[in-house]
Amino acid sequence: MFCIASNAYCFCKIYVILFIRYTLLKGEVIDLHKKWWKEAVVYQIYPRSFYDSNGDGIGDLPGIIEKLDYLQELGVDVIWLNPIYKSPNADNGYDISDYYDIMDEFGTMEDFDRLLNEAHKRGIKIVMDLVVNHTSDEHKWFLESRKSKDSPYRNFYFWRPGKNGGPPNNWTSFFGGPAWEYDPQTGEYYLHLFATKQPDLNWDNPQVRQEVYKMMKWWLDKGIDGFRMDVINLISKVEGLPDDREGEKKGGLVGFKYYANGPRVHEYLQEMNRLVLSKYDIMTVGETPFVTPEIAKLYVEYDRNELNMLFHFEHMDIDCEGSKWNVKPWKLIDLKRIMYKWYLALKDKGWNSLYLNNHDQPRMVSRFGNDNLYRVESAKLLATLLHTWQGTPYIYQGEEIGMTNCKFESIDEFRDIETLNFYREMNKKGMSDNDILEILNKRSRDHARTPMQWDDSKNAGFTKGTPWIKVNPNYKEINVKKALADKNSVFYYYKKLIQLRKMYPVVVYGDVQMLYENDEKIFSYTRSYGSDKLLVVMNFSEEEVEFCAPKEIFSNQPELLISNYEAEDDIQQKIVLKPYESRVYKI
Ligand code: TEU
Ligand code: CA
Repeated sequence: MFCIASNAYCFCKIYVILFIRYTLLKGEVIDLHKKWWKEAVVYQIYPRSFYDSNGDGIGDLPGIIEKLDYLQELGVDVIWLNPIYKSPNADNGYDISDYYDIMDEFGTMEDFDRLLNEAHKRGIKIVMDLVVNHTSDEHKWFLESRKSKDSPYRNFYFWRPGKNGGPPNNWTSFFGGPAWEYDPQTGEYYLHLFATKQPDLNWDNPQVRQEVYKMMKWWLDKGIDGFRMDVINLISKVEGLPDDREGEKKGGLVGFKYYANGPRVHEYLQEMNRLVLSKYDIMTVGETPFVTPEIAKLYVEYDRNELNMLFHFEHMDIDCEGSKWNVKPWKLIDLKRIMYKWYLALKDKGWNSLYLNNHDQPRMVSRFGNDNLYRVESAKLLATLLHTWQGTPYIYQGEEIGMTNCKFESIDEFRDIETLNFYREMNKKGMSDNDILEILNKRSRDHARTPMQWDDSKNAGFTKGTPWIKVNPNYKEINVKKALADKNSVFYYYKKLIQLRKMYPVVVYGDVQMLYENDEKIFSYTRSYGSDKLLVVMNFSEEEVEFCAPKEIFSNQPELLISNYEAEDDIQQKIVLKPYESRVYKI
């Protein structure tokens, strides 16, 4: 028996070697790191704003089911759902009171099972948000833990006595104010890096970790296909929770150096991987503020057995200084430099995720493109970058029809807790409503959260009732119905880009070589995979610019794969690119 097995083993080995030889001879590449989640395109759904099926003004799970055919038409492989668990909604679901139940407004567990099943039937996977840096203060663990100092759940969170008549340390919260809340019941403070209704879980307590792993397995056993892990690099805090004196002097967020990429985070993620993730064929993406490529490697390198990809924030910081509210013009050079740096750092060792907006960020066409004269062109150009750079693209709902930032007319049109806290803080400091409104009209998270624009009927076809948040007034011009009826729409451009990823492995796996690195208007690169090669050329400006193609490219009869203007197939050495023009050639 042993003999047969070992013979078979030898035979296999020889066969594999021959196969590798053969394919190398043919000029193809064998990539041992081929993965479905590298080839996939992810579509992010913010359920509250996607589609309302029952007229209460709030998007819901049956609403998503109704729109699955639309997503199938687009061609996406994976849906990432923002949190749908039971929640009092202090932070739209990022404050979870029961990990095993569905938010009342979104439907029932039966609705979820149906959604999962209907998505899978269409070949679409579902990735869930995993929010385990904190829970809601209405979660039963927290309710128990706040009851008394010797509650068995006390140590699930960070409870500390005050210091000098104030909080235990000087850390501040992401949403403004101190990161501590005093609780009169036991006379101690609890830590919350986000809202007061989002107490931080204590991951140093093994019981907390076991509870999280148990819950993750419960969802994975249901058949979900992965997790997007909310601020997962903040879960390990430095022992003693020291004051951050330097941070205090600098201003801005105080304390993060004591919990961002903290001392035990890799130990915990490796444990999670060993006990949970490694047992399933799933994808994971960690949301990680404060990471550089060097830090990122520790999370995503293949041999580390932690996560598949991260969402870093470096390119989200190119248009602000000090804080997200302090906006400055951005430079293409910075975007190129950051993207190339991340590509080179993770090349062959890990994998990048690609995003230009999400539920926390302004709309990409308003931020990095031109949402006025060149809305369609620039939306397509940004889509080109997103789908032809190396990494897994994440499309945020509405991006595929070129949805823009919204014009908010007054403070009471906003809903987001971060926005409203910022308003209160600035108002207290004496800033005028108009000045605050101007900042919010650039930066508020609510730009991403206005309802999906389905058609030109009332409320953009999102709801038959009163929407929970304002609909962007431009819905008559920008909506799905119109996009589907126009073969030159942003929607069909996305569809084609997604198809190109499926048709040509070079789009997914090809190495990147930057061209014109220091050009301030042109973003251009080649991708190579075995003997396959692509040339991507994008004009990020409103002017016409000249582009000189490298000789080996124009003399090799390139084929135009996609372009956002009418362009000829054959490329001359010199071409003039129109405003926001983008072209992808196969060589
Ligand atoms: O965001 C984490 C995060 O870093 C945000 O504070 C981000 O900096 C901010 O939204 C930018 O304005 C995640 C979720 O994506 C966000 O929606 C949640 O509010 C937050 O965690 C707390 O769970
Ligand atoms: Ca509803």
